[in-house]
Amino acid sequence: LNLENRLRRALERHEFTLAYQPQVDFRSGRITGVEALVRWLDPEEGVILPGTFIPLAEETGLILPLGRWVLEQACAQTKRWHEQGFKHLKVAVNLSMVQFHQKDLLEMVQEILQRTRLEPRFLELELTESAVMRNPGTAIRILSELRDAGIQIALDDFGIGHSSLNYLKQLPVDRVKIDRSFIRNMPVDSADVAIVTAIVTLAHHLRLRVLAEGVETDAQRDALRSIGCDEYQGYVFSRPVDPGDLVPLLQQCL
Ligand code: G
Ligand code: G
Ligand code: MN
Ligand code: NA
Repeated sequence: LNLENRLRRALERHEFTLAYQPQVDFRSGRITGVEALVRWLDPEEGVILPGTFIPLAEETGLILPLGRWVLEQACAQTKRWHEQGFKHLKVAVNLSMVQFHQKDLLEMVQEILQRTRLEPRFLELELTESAVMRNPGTAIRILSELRDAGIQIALDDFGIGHSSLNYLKQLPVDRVKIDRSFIRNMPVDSADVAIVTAIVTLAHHLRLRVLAEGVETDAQRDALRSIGCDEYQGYVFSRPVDPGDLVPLLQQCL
């Protein structure tokens, strides 16, 4: 069986699962949200990471049913966390460019929110900077509709795409996620410190919040805190975890 057919079969057999990585607020030290990250549990190969199947899922269109499943799972799980008392937890879900341009995106998202009874303000959709910038005019229209529905928007992998700062000003987004390539060599690499400082300053002037991705060390975390970054995500706090393993973290940090 080739990879495409295995992927198709995996969808039918529900061989996917979501891991959740905490997002931590610098000021309060609390977990404010989680990013949902899909994993394929292949009976033979074990855990397969998205890097190896998302591109194929996009090419074949399988990303549409898979993406819908991811969104529904993430919203349903977050509603359960709310019911367990973690009432302010947000969930961030990655959208591929193919999903972003699907005609009934808004209707699909709203239907899932209604079915899972999750309030729209607790859902954040992550789009990569490069996906959005490919067609900024269309992106602005689609993002506006989503935001008018109360859904939050994050620009993922920020800093590595070609974003015109002029468009950043116009884009209806709530936050930017600084790509981990800028964090990796902080605080030793002073050019990276300068870039991250500039992104934070710019974003704050545009009234956007800033999250740093891929934070692995205390030194990186300290530098980001002193720069004024709002939130972070990374191994220094927690890897992406199974939903059950999130609860003890929430009990400590919410
Ligand atoms: O841990 P990690 O290997 O999960 O994630 C690798 C990449 O896969 C990330 O860039 C992330 O944006 C992407 N990804 C993870 N989950 C999803 C998903 O549900 N949908 C889409 N489109 N991309 C995802
Ligand atoms: O959507 P995005 O590309 O941002 O997906 C996040 C990816 O980053 C996932 O593959 C996740 O497993 C990974 N990741 C999360 N925290 C860290 C970290 O601290 N270091 C590194 N190298 N990768 C991380
Ligand atoms: Mn992401
Ligand atoms: Na990212």
